[in-house]
Amino acid sequence: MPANLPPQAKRKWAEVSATKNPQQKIELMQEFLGLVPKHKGTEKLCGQVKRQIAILKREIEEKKRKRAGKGGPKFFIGKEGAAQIVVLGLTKVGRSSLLASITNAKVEVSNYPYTTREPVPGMFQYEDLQFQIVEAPALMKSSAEGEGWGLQTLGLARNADGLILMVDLSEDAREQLSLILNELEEARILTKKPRARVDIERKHFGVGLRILVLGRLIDCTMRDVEELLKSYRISDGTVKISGEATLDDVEDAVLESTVYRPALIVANKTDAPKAVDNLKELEAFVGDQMRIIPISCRDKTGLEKLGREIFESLGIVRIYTREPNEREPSKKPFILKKGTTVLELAKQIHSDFYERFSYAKVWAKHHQNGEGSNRRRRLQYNGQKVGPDFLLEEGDIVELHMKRL
Ligand SMILES: Nc1nc2c(ncn2[C@@H]2O[C@H](COP(=O)(O)OP(=O)(O)OP(=O)(O)O)[C@@H](O)[C@H]2O)c(=O)[nH]1
Ligand SMILES: [Mg+2]
Repeated sequence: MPANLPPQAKRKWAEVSATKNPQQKIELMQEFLGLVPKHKGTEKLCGQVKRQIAILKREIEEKKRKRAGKGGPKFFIGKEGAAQIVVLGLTKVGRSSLLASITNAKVEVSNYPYTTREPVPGMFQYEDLQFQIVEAPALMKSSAEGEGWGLQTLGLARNADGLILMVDLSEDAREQLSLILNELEEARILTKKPRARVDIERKHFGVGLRILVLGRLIDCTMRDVEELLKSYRISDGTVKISGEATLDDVEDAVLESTVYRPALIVANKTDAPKAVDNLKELEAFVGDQMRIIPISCRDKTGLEKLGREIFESLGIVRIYTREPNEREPSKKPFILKKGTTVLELAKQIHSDFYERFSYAKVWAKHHQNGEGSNRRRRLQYNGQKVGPDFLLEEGDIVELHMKRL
């Protein structure tokens, strides 16, 4: 439902976006809320802004405590490793047991409910990379309204790169999953890939606005998008629209309200008496919407699949670089989004590489020999020269060559 915000509210949001100071942001958000008319179309937006205010307040408190040298509960967990994965679930589903099984984290496993009261991170090794797995305090009904640790847990989920939705197969898993998905939806965190994606990259004043439509605008014209952005005073930067986008999707992106986080379902306690039936029911409910990985932390089964599943859910690739004239590629891969080009890799390494890019040579991990297949080969041979727009794939080894000065 469209928000139909009045111009003053839009202008206020432009101020919200422009400030980095948390205290100021809170005040501007409160002023923004005062300018938003209250009706069905703005309900969720207001809820989301209120949650953001509450989170910012906690953040400020935490900083104050730190400055005063006091401990106290941690609200946020700084990212480490290739990706941060937050584990969500109702109490006693075995989140701590999972961390104890696959990471180095010190966690408390207990048969009492609500044992974990603040987020606990641990590192999980998968082949040559590490994922940071974070146990979030339990979700419960009305978490999105701030019940229990709801604010914190959903804040962690919003900030994560990916989610593990954990359910307990000794009980009705379908009911647990519905509750989790409900709270996520209330907090405007999508786990289903949206049909459209709008990325707004703001730039400094004067560079102008560039709108790239890689997909299609469904209910509006380019002109409408420009008008909308103008009404929010976005006049400098790049706006990238992929998939099938509506004007509402663009507005959602401006208001930073809805986010998409890839998610996996981990169904724990396959050893429990009713696990088989509960898993069947869960599978019927989920269909092919999400991957389900059945495990038992008690028996240590199913865990060996987790690394690959997490890796695949994130839509990332590992790229290894090699210095020209060296034999071995880098041990540590660059972690990039699927669909990244050679030039984007160069940009990540160093602005110099980007500005002076000449060509690259690429070796594929799995060299496809085209025999018997009609598929056009991505590379004719290994070590082939490619241009800046060449699309990289998982496991590629890349040698970047720069223009001489
Ligand atoms: N049968 C069985 N029990 C398990 C399994 N995994 C964990 N448990 C038990 O489930 C209970 C809760 O486990 P925790 O890992 O503490 O659960 P949690 O999700 O971290 O719960 P809170 O932090 O308290 O919200 C403990 O008694 C565990 O021993 C499993 O695979 N099978
Ligand atoms: Mg726990």
